[in-house]
Amino acid sequence: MNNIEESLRRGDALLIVDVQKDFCPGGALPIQDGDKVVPILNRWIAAAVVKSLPIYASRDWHPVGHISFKERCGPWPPHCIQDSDGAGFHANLKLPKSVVKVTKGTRFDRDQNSVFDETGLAEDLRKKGIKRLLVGGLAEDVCVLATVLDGCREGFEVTLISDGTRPISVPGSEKARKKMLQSGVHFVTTN
Ligand code: VGL
Ligand code: ZN
Repeated sequence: MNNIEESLRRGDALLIVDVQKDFCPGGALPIQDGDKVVPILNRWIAAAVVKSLPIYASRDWHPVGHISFKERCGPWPPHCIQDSDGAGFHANLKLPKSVVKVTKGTRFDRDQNSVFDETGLAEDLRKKGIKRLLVGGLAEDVCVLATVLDGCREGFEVTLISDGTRPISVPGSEKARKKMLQSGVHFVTTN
């Protein structure tokens, strides 16, 4: 067993947040080194597969002209438009056939940063006996942060894969880590 496998146990699930082309260099809302999370998260995915642990992958999935876009006075350039190439998962992310996809950001009236926000995810995790979530992906200071905090509120133990995430901004990352620490989030680094 390698180190990652040793750290995983029954009752764990892996949650990969929004590792989509639009959030990587060359995409519509590129995050610096966003693509660097891919080889790291692939190692966690492989370990979760070996241990038969559930793997969830979320995707930001906006309708054309979404309320979060600049054209509607939102904060973001258009990104992750449903069925567009940019909304696809990063081409090198090795998601297994068994992955559970969670789609969010489809609401017309408001944005959904957290993967828990009206998706029913917490119910599915509980049904499968999940106690702990290992979370990585994009962006650390937006959707990863919102998801991790909601995961804690829902009563799960949450561990952030600290080198398997990247922020939109450095100050955003510092604030996010502080909030996570205050909420009891654990941190693990892939070696
Ligand atoms: C995200 C900005 C806008 C994210 C989604 O996945 O972190 N960030 N939409
Ligand atoms: Zn979005």
